[in-house]
Amino acid sequence: MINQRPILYSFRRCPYAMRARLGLLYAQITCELREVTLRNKPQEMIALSPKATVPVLQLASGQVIDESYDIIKWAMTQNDPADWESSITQSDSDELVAENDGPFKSALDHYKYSARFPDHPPEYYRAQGEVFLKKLDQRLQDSLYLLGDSQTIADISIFPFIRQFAHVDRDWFFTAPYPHLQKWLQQFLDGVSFKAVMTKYAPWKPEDIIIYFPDLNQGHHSSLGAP
Ligand SMILES: N[C@@H](CCC(=O)N[C@@H](CS)C(=O)NCC(=O)O)C(=O)O
Repeated sequence: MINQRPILYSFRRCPYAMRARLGLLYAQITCELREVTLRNKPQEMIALSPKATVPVLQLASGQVIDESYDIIKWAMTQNDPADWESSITQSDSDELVAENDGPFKSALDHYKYSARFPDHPPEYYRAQGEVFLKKLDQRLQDSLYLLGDSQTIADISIFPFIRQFAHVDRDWFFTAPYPHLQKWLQQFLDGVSFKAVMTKYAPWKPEDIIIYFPDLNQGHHSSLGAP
């Protein structure tokens, strides 16, 4: 059956799913949201995307997009209220996001779950992640956001991962020598959009009533970082 609205399989705490939700919110694309438990993924989701990672978006046409960054890019093609498309060089965003999803994410996982990687102390893995933090902080020294003075796809794609990194040891992060990055992160954490994408939902069951995301009862957010 073809659905009228896209269906988003999501997991609240997953940074990739968070990034996709921020993109869908930005583009004001209302989806049916199906909250997933990673240990018990719905067969409906696995049937659409056998690699079985969240997020997965099924479009009304039946097309499936199962990479978070691709979900945001697709959302931007549907509706781009702040004209992100023309304000950025796509390759700059792609490059930063690739570094985020590659070496930085690996350092983040080793730092966050350092007990599983006893070859080195957590500080060792943290220092690996700091290579990216330094790079971002330098960019933010010269502009309010990662690719200039307006928020773009790069900011929303990277923010959830910096948040996770910061949360491993908040005292360390917020006193580390990355003042511009701290300010950038704090602005996202305080923003209405972050709250809007972090609503809690019970795991989806086929018989449940439909949950719409973004929540149709909430206002529109033109600026994702604004408090
Ligand atoms: N490259 C994928 C990565 C998605 C991903 O790895 N999501 C994690 C959750 S944060 C996941 O679903 N892992 C599968 C599992 O834990 O079973 C994307 O950008 O969408």
